[in-house]
This record gives sequence, structure tokens and C-alpha cells, in this order.
Amino acid sequence: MPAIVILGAQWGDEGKGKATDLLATSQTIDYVVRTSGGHNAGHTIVVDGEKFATHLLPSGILTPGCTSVIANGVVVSPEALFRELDALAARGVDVTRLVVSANAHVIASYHSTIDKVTERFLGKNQIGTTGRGIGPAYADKVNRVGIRVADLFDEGILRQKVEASLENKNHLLAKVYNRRAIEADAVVQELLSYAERLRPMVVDTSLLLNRALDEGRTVLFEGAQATMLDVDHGTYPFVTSSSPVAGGVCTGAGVGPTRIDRVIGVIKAYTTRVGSGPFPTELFDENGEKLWKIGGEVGVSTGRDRRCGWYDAVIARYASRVNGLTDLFLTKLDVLSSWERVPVCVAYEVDGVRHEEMPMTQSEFHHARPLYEYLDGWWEDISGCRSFTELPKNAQRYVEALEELSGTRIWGVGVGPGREQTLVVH
Ligand code: 2SA
Ligand code: GDP
Ligand code: MG
Repeated sequence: MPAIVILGAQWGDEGKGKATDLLATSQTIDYVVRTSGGHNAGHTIVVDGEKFATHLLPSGILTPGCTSVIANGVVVSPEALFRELDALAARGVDVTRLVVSANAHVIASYHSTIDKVTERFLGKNQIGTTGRGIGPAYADKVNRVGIRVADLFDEGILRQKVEASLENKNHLLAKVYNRRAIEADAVVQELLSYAERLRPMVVDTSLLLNRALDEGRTVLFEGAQATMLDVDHGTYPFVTSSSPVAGGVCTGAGVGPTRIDRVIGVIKAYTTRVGSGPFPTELFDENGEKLWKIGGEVGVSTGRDRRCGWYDAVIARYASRVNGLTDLFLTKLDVLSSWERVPVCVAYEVDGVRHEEMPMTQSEFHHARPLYEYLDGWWEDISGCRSFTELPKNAQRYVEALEELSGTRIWGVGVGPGREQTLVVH
């Protein structure tokens, strides 16, 4: 199985970090690759009781011998990159096996300034971004006024590009937001200050990965954010600005779709979402509060509370379809111990019409009302279970029901944050 994709099947924070780490410890993974997003991601991995969080870095950085790759589809804040590298190195992690694509786009400080002022300007219509400059950096990329990693090594080109990029931004800041202009010179100096440290890490990551696949090496593409946050397939405009779906891996890494062997969708046994936007199974009662509390549902990068709701099988089917999932990895089943009955959304009702599949338009999705089936719950603490058959019968039935409703086999089940708290089903 040389090329494997792990991605989020809901709105993020499904436990992708844990799934990546599990795979990387259960078989030899030579490369772990980030292909989209930036330091807006937050992946938690618990190793021997010690908690690590990665943001911009691939989770593979924690696996000895594995090369971590930040590919062309990622937006890189050099400041955040070095901060994260230094923090891990201070904890004894070997951070030397990291490479960065020359074609990845750079997040400069003005991108996060624009992200924050735009959100403030939107008021109650805000997206609820992480404020990390992700959207503005991708906007520049598509608008062809972005700065790529390779540009940091040529001061003349860098200056030209920064000036071109700031032209319309300074106009906007002055005329719309009533803010001071950003000085090109200060930006250029800041970016140049990262160049020497970055230089030895920079390679042609597409060439590197394709050669690695030719040689039979195992490459794991690690998703950030998730299917429902995808700029095309998610709940637009309440999405991130990249393509976290499986297709985005190909453009984000420069590998062709025929090279991908397995696509694993990570999905929680219930649902969470950070930021604004529609969420049909969201709970506003004591059940939501209980999921939030037991699940510890707080954002890893920004510390924001996550909104909580029941499992949504319509979303699971949708994620299976748009990503061509081969497997699901179901996390946080342990959080559901202690409910008499557990509701699972099997379809929506939209303006009196039953929808088994995701409605075609966002307006319909905004009106979607969940239709529930109620599965019998269990009371036992399952965090110590180490095989599927050790689970209480009702927990087993819950997993089997989700598998059937989602139409994709469930490869593994998480019963706790630790590396060892995983049950392999198939
Ligand atoms: P952005 O900053 O432009 O990507 O925000 C746009 C939307 O994407 C959502 N988003 C996320 N949702 C869940 N988890 C994310 N990462 C962190 C984590 C979140 C945190 O893993 O814990 O720490 O708050 C993430 N990143 C972006 C975001 O909420 C907006 O809805
Ligand atoms: P990611 O962004 O998808 O990598 O996920 P996050 O790290 O943002 O959030 C997932 C959270 O759930 C982290 O705190 C993990 O340690 C935790 N986690 C992952 N799998 C399990 C599980 O099976 N059970 C429990 N209780 N926690 C889990
Ligand atoms: Mg996360």
C-alpha cells in the first residue's frame, strides 16, 4: 500500500493526528505529507501519556525515521513554522527530517492582519476563521499575487512581488477599513530574515514523492481541516480556502490520482464544528454540553469551543462519495458511554421533503432538519477495550449500524486519545 490518504470526513478535529500516528507506528511509513491548509490545523497525538500538538508540521514529525513533507498546496508562515519546530525540538523531538516545497505559498504577517480585519468587518456574518491569514494567502495565490517559498531566495523578485501584492491591499485597508498602509520594505526584511534557515529544507517535493513511490516507499498524505470545510464541497462560504478532499491531495502534492491506493476518512462517533455555518445535528441542550465536556471539545490551535451534535450519516455518505473513501476510522466512541439511547441522523427533512443525500444547494442545507434513528446505548467505560469483541454488545451494534449507514467499511475504532486505545475492526 504505497500511497495512503488520511482526511477528515466531517468539519475537522476528527482525530486525524491520531489516525496518522497509528498508521505510522503500525507499519513503516517513509513520508508523511501535508498538502493543504497551513497552521490553522491542530492535530493532537498522545504518545506514552505525553501530549503533542502539530499545526503546520505533519504529524509524522513525531515518528523517528519518517520524512515530513510540506508540499506545494500548503500555505506556509515561516514564523509559525520555526516556532513549531523550536517548540518540538525543545521537547527532544528530532525535527531534522523536514522538507518544504519551493512552490508552497508564504503567509506573511499582512495576511493575518487582513484575515482579522475582514472578519471584524463582517460582524455577525463572519466565517469564524482561525485568523491565521489562510484565506488571504490562498486568495493571493489564485489572484496571482502570491509569494512562494522560492521567492525568498531572490531579494529583487521578492520585493517586486510584495509591492504588487500590497498595492490593492493598502488601497483596501485605507479606503474600506480605515487602517494604515503596510510598508513593503518591512515585509521584505521580515521574509528575508527567514530565508537562510529555510533554504536547506527546500526541495521539489513533487519529484521527491513521485520518485519515492516509484521505489515502492510508503507515503502517507495527512489531511488538515475536512470534507465539509472544503472550498468546493463544503458548506460554502463557511469553509476554509483550500481543498481538504482527496482530490486536493493530488494538486496539493503533484502526484496523479492513479498513484493513490487507499483513502481513509476519519470520523467522530458524533459531530463537532468550530466557527460559523450550518450544522443540522447541532445540540443546544444538556446533551450537547455533555458531549463537549466528555469529549474535551476545544480547538487545538485557537482554544475555541467546538459546537457539538449527534452523528450525521448523510455527511458520512457524502464524504465517502466525494473522497472515494476506502475506509472509515471511527474515533471517540468512548465519549458516548452513558447514554440510554444514541440518536443517529439518517436523513434530512428540507421544507417537507425527505433527503437521503446531501441537498444540492446550501440554502436547502441551511434548512435541513435531522431525521433520527435511535440506537441503544451502553454504560460501561470502554476506554480499556483492546479488541472489537471486548466492546459491550450495544457499542458493537452502534459501530455496525454506522458502517451500514455510511456505506464504507470501518477499519478501526478509537476508544481514547492514546496510541494504544484503538481497535482494529477489519
Ligand atoms: P480558516 O482559518 O480560514 O481556515 O477558517 C475557515 C473555516 O475553517 C475552520 N477551520 C477549522 N475547523 C476545525 N479545526 C481547525 N483547526 C483547529 C483544530 C481549530 C482551532 O484542529 O483544533 O484550534 O480552532 C480548523 N481550521 C480552520 C474555521 O473554524 C472556519 O470555519
Ligand atoms: P485532528 O485535527 O483531526 O487531528 O483532531 P484534533 O487533534 O484537533 O482533535 C481530536 C481530539 O480528540 C484530540 O484531543 C485527540 O487526542 C482526541 N482523540 C482522538 N481519538 C480519540 C478517541 O478515540 N477517544 C478520545 N476520547 N479522544 C480521542
Ligand atoms: Mg484539529
